[in-house]
Amino acid sequence: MSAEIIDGRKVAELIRNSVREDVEQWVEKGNRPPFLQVILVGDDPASIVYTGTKSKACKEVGIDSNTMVLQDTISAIELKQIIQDFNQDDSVDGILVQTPLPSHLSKYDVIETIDYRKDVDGFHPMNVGRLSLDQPCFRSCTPAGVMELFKHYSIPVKSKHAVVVGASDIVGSPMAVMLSRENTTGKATTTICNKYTRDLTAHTINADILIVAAGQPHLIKPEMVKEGAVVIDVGINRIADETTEKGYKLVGDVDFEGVKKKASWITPVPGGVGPMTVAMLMKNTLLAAKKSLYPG
Ligand code: BQF
Repeated sequence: MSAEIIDGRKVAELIRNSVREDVEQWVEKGNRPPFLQVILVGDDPASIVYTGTKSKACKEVGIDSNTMVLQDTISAIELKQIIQDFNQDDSVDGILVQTPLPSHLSKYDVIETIDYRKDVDGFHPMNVGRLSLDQPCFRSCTPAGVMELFKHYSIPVKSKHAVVVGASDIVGSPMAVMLSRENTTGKATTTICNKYTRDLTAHTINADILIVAAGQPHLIKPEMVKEGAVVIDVGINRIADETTEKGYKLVGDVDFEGVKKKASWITPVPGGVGPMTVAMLMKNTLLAAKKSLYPG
């Protein structure tokens, strides 16, 4: 078998087009365009790239945005005051603090400061809690993007055995919740593996749907994958590569060339899940502007 390639770039473009049309309608009705406030602390090169990608996507769909760049020496008190000011500001619909944060700042502390009604990343405990109850909420963009890929390609989830490798706050954990709990799109039997899992292959080999978000290049080899499995690679690892202009290339957590011979569907890196993350952020920002989830 050779897997069908899941084209995240294409599906993300479809989503952005649909958001653009919805934003147009929203503005035609007399509303101001949605506004996303991005906060970037420090000068992590990957974070600079990601915030640039998000700002470009906003422009494309008609969402206004601004990136506030703060020095990595900023205190927790100062950062939280800035967030509280954006919470109070009615012209700000969505607030996003780019991660990772410098080590002297607690991400939990910072994220809890964001008004959950503006938490377009879906990281606030209110949104995480509501997700786990299958209640309307802002959903973490990366796992929400994966669910959207299943929907687009009509890949069945219900009653399948899904195995999630990686248990991070942002990807693995909410991914497992969506797969297992979401009423219309989920209802898989779900296993979460973490770095303490004893025999990873014993789990992955049983997966009908294998989601990998471990941050380890080439962790998943063909012999770990069941014939016909759906393989979703969330990993984004920078590997030194002198032959490229930037001096590096992006690889996932899956041995793509090997695993695609066994899988029925597979996502590439780049161009798989990554673009979906950004597209779902656009969707969430529109929801925030329309106050669709939290009308009060
Ligand atoms: C692609 C992210 C780890 C830590 C913090 C397109 C993105 C990535 C890849 C992107 C990510 C990953 C983002 C591709 C945002 C996804 O073509 O494959 C887009 O911009 N992402 C982030 O903001 O913070 C991260 C990964």
